[in-house]
Amino acid sequence: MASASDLGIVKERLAAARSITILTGAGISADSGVPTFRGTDGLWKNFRAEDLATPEAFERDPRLVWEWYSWRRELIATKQPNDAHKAIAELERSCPDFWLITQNVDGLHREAGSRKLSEIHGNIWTVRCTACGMIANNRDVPIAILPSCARCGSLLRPHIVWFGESLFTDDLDCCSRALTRCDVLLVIGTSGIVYPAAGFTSVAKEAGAFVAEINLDPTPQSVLVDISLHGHAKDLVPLLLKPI
Ligand code: BV8
Ligand code: ZN
Repeated sequence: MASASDLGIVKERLAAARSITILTGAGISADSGVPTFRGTDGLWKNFRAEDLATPEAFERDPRLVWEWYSWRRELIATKQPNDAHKAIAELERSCPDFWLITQNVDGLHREAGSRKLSEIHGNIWTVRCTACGMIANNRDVPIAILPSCARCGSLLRPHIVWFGESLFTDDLDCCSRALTRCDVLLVIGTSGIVYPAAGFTSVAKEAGAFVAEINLDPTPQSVLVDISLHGHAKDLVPLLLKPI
């Protein structure tokens, strides 16, 4: 459990910060009941994200990949943002120089009210045409397996960044700005394994930021950060962000 003194130090740093950036991963949604990728609750334990969230898997078996995403849509559609998501949306309103970077595709930050955010791995509620590139919001639950483009009739894919695919340039530019200007970076609920997000702590540290990690367990990032707070994001994040 996080010590009162460590919590106090992070709170002081946040109170003194002019610019704050937050990076989140699947752990922040775990408290809403959305399984994580690599946790013991075996996110999609039947499948490994690395095996299905790839362009090759979609090329080989688009039906299986769409069945997986449709199943995730059905699960995520029943979940709500938790107190950690809400506290972050609240901070955005009170801190003028704020940015949120999330690796999550579940859309729960947006649902909690966050607007100044980069969903760097995309969003499960957005689809993209494999032929004409049309991008559209699509809340179908379940979604038709092998959905087709309203504009040209071709196969749609999830507008999600798969393994082996580059992140969107705008997002990377946004992240670089947010990471190099912030006084404090909070890294919440990520195993720190997936790049380039796993490199973001170093980017912020090199630019002089104070970095605190909030996680149930130590991660590969723990050696890089200034303070690691161990506990549930839904408990620790509201404590830390209570009106700064
Ligand atoms: C790319 C969409 C250029 C799919 C996802 C070096 C540089 C660049 C790339 C690479 C590199 N090395 C390797 C690569 C390739 C690859 C990669 O990083 N592989 C890993 C496995 C080593 N990266 C890429 O392919 C990226 N593309 O860089 O393009 C390029 C291209 C080709 C070759 C080279 C370079 C694209 C990565 C994006 C992949 N897409 N998602 C989908 O979701 O359907 S990633 C997937 O993992 C999810 O988005 C997820 O968010 C993300 C990271 O996982 P976490 O969020 O951290 O979740 P996890 O379960 O792992 O951990 C949860 C944590 O929460 C745990 O620590 C747990 O303790 C904690 N926790 C649990 N409960 C709680 C909690 N904490 C607090 N409270 C709780 N209650
Ligand atoms: Zn199309």
